[in-house]
Amino acid sequence: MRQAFVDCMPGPTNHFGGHSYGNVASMRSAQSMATPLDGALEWLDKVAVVHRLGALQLLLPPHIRPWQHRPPVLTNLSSAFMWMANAGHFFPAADTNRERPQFVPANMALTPHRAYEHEQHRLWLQKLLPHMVMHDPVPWPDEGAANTIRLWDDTSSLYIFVYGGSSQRFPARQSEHASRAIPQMVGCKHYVVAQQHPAAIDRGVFHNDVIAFGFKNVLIYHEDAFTDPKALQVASQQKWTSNQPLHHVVVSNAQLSIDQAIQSYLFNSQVVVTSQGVTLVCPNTVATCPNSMALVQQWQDAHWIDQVVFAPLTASLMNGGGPACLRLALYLSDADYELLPEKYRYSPERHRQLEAVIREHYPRTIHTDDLQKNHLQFYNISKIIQAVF
Ligand code: SUG
Repeated sequence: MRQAFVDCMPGPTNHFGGHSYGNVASMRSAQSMATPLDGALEWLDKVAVVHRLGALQLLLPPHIRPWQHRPPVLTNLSSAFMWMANAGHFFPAADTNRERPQFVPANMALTPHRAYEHEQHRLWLQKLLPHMVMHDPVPWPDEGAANTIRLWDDTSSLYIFVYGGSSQRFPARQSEHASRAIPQMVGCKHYVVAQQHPAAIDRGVFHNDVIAFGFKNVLIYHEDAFTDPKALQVASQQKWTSNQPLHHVVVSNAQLSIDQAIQSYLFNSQVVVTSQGVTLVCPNTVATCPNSMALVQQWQDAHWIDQVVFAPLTASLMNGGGPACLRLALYLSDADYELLPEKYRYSPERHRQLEAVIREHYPRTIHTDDLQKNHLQFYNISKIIQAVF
């Protein structure tokens, strides 16, 4: 199977609305001047980096804002659809006992500014993979792949579905019901379910991908990520069917505190696996945190990763979104790959086209009141970009 990434372009209304209670970066950035142009150019550089690493990079246009009959208030002008890890759950056919790949759109029910993103995500994802089975979102709060880790070897996979609960200060966004129902609904072959530590949520770990990640046969997480890490180790070992060992790499508080993990967004680095090896695409904030840099070095020394590159993503990070938040990872069979329409693939030509649209239409800075006042102009820009695809 071939790893591919789908990223959705940030829209011209990308701003800092403080819309996400419990996401400390979003809360801290509330009322900052919006920077749509920088946000979109940083995103374009990130997808170019991933493409240059040799990965299959797919692009989707920004969602229309405001969408349908929703009034042009700030929440309805959000560009949060750009964090594609939250779009939903993708399952290649081989990971399930079904014959076609499947997608379960996430309802993002606990954040009103994101709760209707699935309406447009599903339209575009179905265009991208026309033969994919498109489910309805489940009726319980679900935040998509941000709370799921897929591990794999050449012949099988193991999913870790992570849910929250019992937090006091901030809401637990992922419900246990959703995390248990989704793998059953799609016929997932091998999976375990684990609970996020409520204390982590209360510090600002609003999605599990802020404190844990995994690839191939390596699962890396903070010692305070889960309520019962021992149970997770036992259960994942039991469900791991590969001949290769499954490695649990546990990061201690002494190595990196939860606050440092949230500030540096180390765990939200994007892992790109190609025939050349494993690359960690780190957000620029990692370079400013000596403890995070020391961990990256250790992971290289241990040969979990082969190389590290940095992606400056200031605007996205100010809203709590790192490199891994920005992409939905797909694992495609040869047949899936053949069916991908060419126009959604990243190419230098597409890069130039999008950069030209961004430079012509996206404001460098704009006050949030003016975003609302000029909403028709932004509606038209998103229409122009959609027409490119
Ligand atoms: O859902 N931020 C997003 C960040 C999503 C990050 N995704 C992952 N961790 N996979 C969220 O909280 C902030 C928007 C604002 O405040 O204007 C926002 O929606």
